[in-house]
Amino acid sequence: MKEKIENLAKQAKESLEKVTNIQALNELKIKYLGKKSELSNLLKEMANLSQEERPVIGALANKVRKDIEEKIAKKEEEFEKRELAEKLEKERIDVTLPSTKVKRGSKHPVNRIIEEIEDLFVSMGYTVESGPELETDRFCFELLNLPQGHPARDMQDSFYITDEYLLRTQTSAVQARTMLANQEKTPIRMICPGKTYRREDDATHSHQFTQAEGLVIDENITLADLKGTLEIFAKKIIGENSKLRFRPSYFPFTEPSYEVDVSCFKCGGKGCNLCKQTGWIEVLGSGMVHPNVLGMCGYDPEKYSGFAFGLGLERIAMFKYGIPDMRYLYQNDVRFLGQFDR
Ligand code: 2NL
Repeated sequence: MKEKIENLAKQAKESLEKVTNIQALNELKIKYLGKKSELSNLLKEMANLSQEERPVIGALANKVRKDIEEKIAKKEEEFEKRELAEKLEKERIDVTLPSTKVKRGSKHPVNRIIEEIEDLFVSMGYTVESGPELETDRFCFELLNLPQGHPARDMQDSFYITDEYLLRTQTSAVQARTMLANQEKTPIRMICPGKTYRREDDATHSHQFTQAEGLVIDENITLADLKGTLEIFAKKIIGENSKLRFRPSYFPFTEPSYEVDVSCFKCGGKGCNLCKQTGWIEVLGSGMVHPNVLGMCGYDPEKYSGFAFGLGLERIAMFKYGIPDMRYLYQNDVRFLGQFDR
């Protein structure tokens, strides 16, 4: 028995020295240490040994088993190290190679204008507010001094969804919501850029526009505040040399109301094709908030006053970036959009 075990140890030692890869090693592991290995079989035969022999042979068998285990473990470690080294060598990365270029998108011109306007007004202490595009008749018209049957409701045809709900025709509903939510808290200084909708039956007109409106409410707000604010707006957003011209106009939600022209930024006011030889370009509508609107939206018109203005951003983007046709803004042609910085 002793001899058998020693032979086995010798045989195992020799084959383990010759082994060159992990698969072969695993096979040897099963052969020498597995449940059906020769060593296991020999250990089962130990029952037949005498009392004296059993501990001696047992110790020897255990030592041989441990030896084989150790040798296998050492080989395993050796193979793993070798495999890792080979892998590292094979998968070496040259970190100095230039990376592949990632194509980056560009900001839509209308979004650029929105961000410029937001930045400017936030720097003057305004908040940026937003509201639902599907509005109720009450917020879109009623609270803005356009009661049912008011002729101004026909001034623009709207997309009604039900008798009560419509796609907002201007962002003013957001101001009405903000005023009602603040209930006499002052000051209110807000702008609200967003999408608005008009029902147009002719294919060359867009149903959807982007507008921004501004609203300031406090005690002692006057037309001078409106003029000063729009002056800053024109100089920062349109051009440093801009001059403004206020033309009396009519909006149901303001009194008095003005349409505001800016001196032509192409010819400086001398007259050219852009301003149709007038020297002026119309950019926005504005006025002092109508007392009825203040009252309905929760501000005592005897105590508070305010100014408001509204403008179409597609028009501003077209002037500012020299875009000749509004349809370019809706076609999402990357050759067009790619010309604008992020
Ligand atoms: C335009 C003219 C304007 C307003 C919008 C407004 C809103 C409230 C109260 C008073 Cl809640 N006014 N908004 C005022 C004057 C003109 O828009 O041409 N927009 C494209």
